[in-house]
Amino acid sequence: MRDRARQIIDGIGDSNVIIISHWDTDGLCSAVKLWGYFGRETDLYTPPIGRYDIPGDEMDIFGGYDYIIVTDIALPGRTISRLSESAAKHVLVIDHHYHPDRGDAIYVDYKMPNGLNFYSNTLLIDDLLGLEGDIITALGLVGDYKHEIRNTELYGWVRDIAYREGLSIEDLYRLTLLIDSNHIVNDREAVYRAAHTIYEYRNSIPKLLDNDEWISKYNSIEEAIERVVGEASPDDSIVYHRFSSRYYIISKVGRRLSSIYRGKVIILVNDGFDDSYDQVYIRISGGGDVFPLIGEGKRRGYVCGGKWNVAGFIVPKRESMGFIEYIMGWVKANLVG
Ligand SMILES: [Mn+2]
Repeated sequence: MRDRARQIIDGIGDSNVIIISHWDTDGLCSAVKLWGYFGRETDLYTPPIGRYDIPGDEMDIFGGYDYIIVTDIALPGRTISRLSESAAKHVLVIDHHYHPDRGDAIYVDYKMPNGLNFYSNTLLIDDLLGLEGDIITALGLVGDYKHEIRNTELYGWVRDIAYREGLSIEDLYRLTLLIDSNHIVNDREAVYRAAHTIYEYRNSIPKLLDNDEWISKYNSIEEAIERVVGEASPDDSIVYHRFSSRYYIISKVGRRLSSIYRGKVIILVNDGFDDSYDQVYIRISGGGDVFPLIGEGKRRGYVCGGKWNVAGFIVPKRESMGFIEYIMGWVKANLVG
């Protein structure tokens, strides 16, 4: 599949292409890498922020393209198959995430020779296209790993790449926060603009640290997070807080509350992000795991996911109170007793 995918990409020429990417730094840098390889910018699409699928009423966007490249986002298999019906030629999936259900398309293998997933999507693209890692690769990597990059064997490499540009790892880290502020304020147009801006500045990346538009968004996001964190108050074992924000900050608020109230279960609801659904979030730091809650969320048909200690759910507004009651009951029965 790898050689076939490479062949297809090399045959694209000036065909009509749209890239569907994740809205975060790694996703946008992946689009920028592809544009660099093509030597031109193509159309770009990202799903509504916070949703890992394409809404039905946006499917008609994809008619008329020869090639659709899905990158850094694990869209459901049925959505991929619908895209294949739209594309005149091929749908390529170049994504370093796990795909539990595959659609009808060409999927590029996302594992490194050591069996692990590529750490970032930008690394996967370099590997596929035979590109040398550069500052865009490193940005994608730091975007996905943040400070945890220090615990990977790529840390020295990232530091060297940054250094060559006159940047520190902290600078790179800050730049990923600035880029990510575009999706956190829930503005898809700004996300598209950001990708084109990164492409335009690909040979002078340090200048992006002075992007006033991104800086002011970042500052207003930080204020919003601090405000919500300050409003939350704990009981003996649980911090439950319901807030209303247009920003996609629920996981950052959760992480910060978890470091302030160590050992307590953090449960958050943001009812201000979307008109039709609430964001629901749980984070634990003691024993046990939240997998049964993710299972219950899936059983109810919610978009949800997470890891052993953290889970996020997108819950239709009229079901949200009931689901939160379920979570509370489950936490009391299984975690805090
Ligand atoms: Mn990624």
